[in-house]
Amino acid sequence: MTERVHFQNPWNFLGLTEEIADPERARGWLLPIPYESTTSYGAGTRDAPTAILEASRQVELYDLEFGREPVMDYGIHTLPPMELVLRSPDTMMQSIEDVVASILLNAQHPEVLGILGGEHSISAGVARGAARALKSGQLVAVHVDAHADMRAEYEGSPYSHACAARRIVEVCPIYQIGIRNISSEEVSFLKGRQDVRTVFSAEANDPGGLYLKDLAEFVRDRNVYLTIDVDGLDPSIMPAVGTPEPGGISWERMLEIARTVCVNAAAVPVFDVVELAPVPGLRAPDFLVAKLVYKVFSYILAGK
Ligand SMILES: [Mn+2]
Repeated sequence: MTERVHFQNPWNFLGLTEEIADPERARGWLLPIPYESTTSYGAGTRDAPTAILEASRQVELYDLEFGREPVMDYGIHTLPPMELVLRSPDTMMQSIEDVVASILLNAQHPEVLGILGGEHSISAGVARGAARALKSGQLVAVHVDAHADMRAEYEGSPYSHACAARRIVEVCPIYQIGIRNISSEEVSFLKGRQDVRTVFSAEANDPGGLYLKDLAEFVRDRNVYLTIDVDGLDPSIMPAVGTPEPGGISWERMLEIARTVCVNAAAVPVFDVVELAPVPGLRAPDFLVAKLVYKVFSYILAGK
């Protein structure tokens, strides 16, 4: 398809030609947010967007599931990385909220805004920006993670990565999948709540995937914000995370979840993939995330 003989591909997601990556034509945009500030264990999420973009240039555009090169139908434009505001987490979250809302509200806006983290705390800003742009009544969130992330605050900050889902549920109902690390404070918080559904890891991995029907109902006719913390995946396929937890979601199940969300939702105007902490020399996790991001765009935009 693309001429790859003498010249390097352009430095964008998937190494797309200018025509396919043209912002006026591309139905998907991708925003890198290399923000890392509150990581509590292993560090490195600030390097994730670069590693994902680098790996994406090796992802084959042809997708067996679609039987074609789906991105050629819809196009993806890679935005420059968002400028970081390191004064305080509050100002960074406000800044992310403003950027996400302004992209989604602009006259020329993408159908889907994908975001590459960075740590999971960015999702507080993303959720608020999406809610502001989309008039929140119709907005729901689907959250893949090993951690419930429902703490009111952690180490003195309401914008810690350990509070990401708590900040989201302040904005819209949330459906969590893959959870296998939760504190007693979070268990008490979740008791009896109507606006949170938590599918723990054992159920998430159940071969029948019975909850996928329930997930389809949860997203049906809604605008969905999909947030994927990659530590929700099994650490044997995703070791490059700061806070790994044994157990977790397989690659195939991850795709089933993404497919279920994207096929049944009215729209998925925004998604983020967070918490990759690249390990130098270990390419498989970076490549997995690059391929996952491509899959999510295709499930939303290539109409399958
Ligand atoms: Mn997590």
